Amino acid sequence: SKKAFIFDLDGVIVDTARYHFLAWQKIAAELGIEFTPEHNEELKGVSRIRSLDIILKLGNIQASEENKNKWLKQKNEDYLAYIENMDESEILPGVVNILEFIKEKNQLIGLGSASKNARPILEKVKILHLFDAIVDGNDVTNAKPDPEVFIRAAKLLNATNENSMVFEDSVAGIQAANIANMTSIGIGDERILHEAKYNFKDFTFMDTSFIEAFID
Ligand code: B16
Ligand code: MG
Repeated sequence: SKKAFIFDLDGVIVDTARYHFLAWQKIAAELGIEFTPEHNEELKGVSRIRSLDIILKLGNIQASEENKNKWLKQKNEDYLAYIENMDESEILPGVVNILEFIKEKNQLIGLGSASKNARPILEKVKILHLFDAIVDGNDVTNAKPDPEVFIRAAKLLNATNENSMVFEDSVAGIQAANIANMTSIGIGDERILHEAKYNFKDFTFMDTSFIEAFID
């Protein structure tokens, strides 16, 4: 049977992780909270609302629902401004090559993202058509490390969890894939993503033979 290759979006397919960071950093600065790239690792793969809670906790801030909603709205507006002019040049190195190889081999491609902005981003970078199934932040109730997003993607692709491989740049996402018994692939810093079954700095370090070995 066919294998499912499920990709995270932010930080795996496109470098939007830095836009999320910039948008959050602006809010943190307004609240007088120090928010570093190290802190940001905890936000990767985490839903918008959970991300805000983590930042507020960092600053020991108790906020009203009203204020929280205001900051969530502001964060997304800033983020949308950053991604507005994105195009295919912002696809991370080696990604298209791997996607096309999977297609050539007649296997399945899924998206498993926490982002509610996933579809418009895939459209902007012109690879939406390569995906056989998309599960994003609009479809799931439980955020990574809960495996819901990947389990739903595998189901839509008619693949078992064991026949699914997940590409992730976040600790929470690797944990989610592991919990679901999928083959977890860390994309990024292997000191951070050490819980992954395999690690690659980016897709240019992954030979197509690695994908082929999972298919056979
Ligand atoms: P949005 P991924 C995640 O996307 C990001 O890593 C995370 O930083 C962000 O907070 C989350 O999406 C929600 O995104 O605010 O656009 O709904 O990495 O799971 O593709
Ligand atoms: Mg990510």
